[in-house]
Amino acid sequence: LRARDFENTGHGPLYRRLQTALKAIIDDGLLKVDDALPSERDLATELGISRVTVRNAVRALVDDGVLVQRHGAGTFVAPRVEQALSRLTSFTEDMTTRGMNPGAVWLEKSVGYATPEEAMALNLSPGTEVARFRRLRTANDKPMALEFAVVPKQFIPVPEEVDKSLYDALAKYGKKPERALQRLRAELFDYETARALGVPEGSAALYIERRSFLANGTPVEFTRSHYRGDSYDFIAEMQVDA
Ligand code: 16G
Repeated sequence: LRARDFENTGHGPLYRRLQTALKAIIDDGLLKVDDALPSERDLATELGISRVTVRNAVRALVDDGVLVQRHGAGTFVAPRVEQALSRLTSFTEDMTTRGMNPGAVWLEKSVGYATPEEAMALNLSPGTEVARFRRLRTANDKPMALEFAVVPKQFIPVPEEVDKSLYDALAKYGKKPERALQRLRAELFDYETARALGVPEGSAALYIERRSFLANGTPVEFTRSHYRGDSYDFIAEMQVDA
C-alpha cells in the first residue's frame, strides 16, 4: 500500500480513503484471516500520514468487524464465521457455541395476514394470521445478517414475547422446528440492507431462505436473510451415492 494509491482517489476524509484501501487489500486476500496489521506507527511512517489518520481508519474497520484488536498483541484480520449446512440450529446457538455474544436490533415485530407468497411457503390458507420478525443479527455487536422470519401466529401466540431467540420461543410452545429446507444464492446488497449492515451498497451478500418444519411436516417458519458475504462461510459435508 502506498499513499498515492488512496490519497487522490475517492471522496471524503483521508482516513475514510485509507479505510477503503485497507479493506480492499483484505478482500483481495493480500492480508488474510489472523494476519497482523503493521503497527499504527509503522503504517503512519511508511505512508507519510499522521497517526491519527491511521488510528481513525483502523478504528472504523474494527467497528465494521473487519479487524479485531487483541489486547497487547495488536490488530488482526477478523476471522470469518464458518457455518455447517447440515445441522439445524438457531443463530443464538451458533454464536453461543463460538463463544460470541448474539444480539439483535429489532426492526419489526408484527402480526398480519399472510401474503400469497407467505401462504404458499407456509402452506397456509390465504387470510391466516402470521407473526413477522425483522431483525439485524449481531455477533459481539458486529452486524452479521438481516433476517425476516414469518411464523404462523398460532405457533407464537404472543409475538411480543420473542426477545432473544425465536427458536427458544417456539420451543416453549413445543413448536421447535426439527427439519428445514434451505436455499442459498449470491446477491448484491441493495442500498437499504447495506446501510443496516454497515457494508458498502453493491457488496456481496449471501441470500438464504429457510423453511422449517415440525416432525409431522407442518411448516413453522419462512425466513429470508441476507448474510454478509465478507464474513460468512457455509460448509457442507458431501458423500458419493451409496
Ligand atoms: C438462523 C436461521 C433462521 C432462524 C434463526 C433462529 C439461517 C440462515 N437462518 O438465523 O431461519 O429463524 O436462526 O434464531 O440459518 P434465533 O432462535 O436465535 O432467533
